[in-house]
Amino acid sequence: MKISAPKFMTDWKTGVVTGPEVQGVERRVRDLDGVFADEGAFSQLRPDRLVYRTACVFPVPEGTEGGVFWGTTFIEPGTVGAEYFMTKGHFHAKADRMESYFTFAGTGLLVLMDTARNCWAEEMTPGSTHLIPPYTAHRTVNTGDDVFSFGACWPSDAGHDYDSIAESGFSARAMRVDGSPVLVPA
Ligand code: S6P
Ligand code: ZN
Repeated sequence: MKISAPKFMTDWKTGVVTGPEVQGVERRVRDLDGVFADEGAFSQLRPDRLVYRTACVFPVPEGTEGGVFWGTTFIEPGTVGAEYFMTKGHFHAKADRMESYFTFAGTGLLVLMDTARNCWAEEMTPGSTHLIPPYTAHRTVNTGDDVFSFGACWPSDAGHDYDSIAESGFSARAMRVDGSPVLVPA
């Protein structure tokens, strides 16, 4: 029987994923209008400044029941006013679908919000492993001075609901207060 080399590799120190058909998105300042609280500070940032990017493996078509997706998110260090660089955040379109996150490098927060808009956060440090419950919006925040990277594994039929967050946001924001991260009511 044949033993083959692995198709994909994940560098456990950096989160870099290599292999055929690794694909991702880039989110620059110009893509994140309305996400951060301080509009004045936001307008001072270069529109093409990178905030975060992903490198993912999609072995089955999006929407397939029973499959899984795998990928790394890299969030640059930075703030908009006192608010740390972060992802847009989303519920899953099939809102009962869970997801797991695991940190490779840097430090951050996983901000979670249930459908009653209760918000809480977990610290993310290398090796930290997080199981995002069903019906829970999730957003990640880089609270450090270096690139923050974490892996994700999620069901291929989960999908993304960005509209609910675009409309109502999260009920708390991760802000730098006296040099440390604090979750402040929005
Ligand atoms: C997908 C998973 C991640 C995020 C990525 C970017 O379910 O949670 O790959 O897509 O961290 O965040 P967002 O909120 O812009 O999709
Ligand atoms: Zn997700």
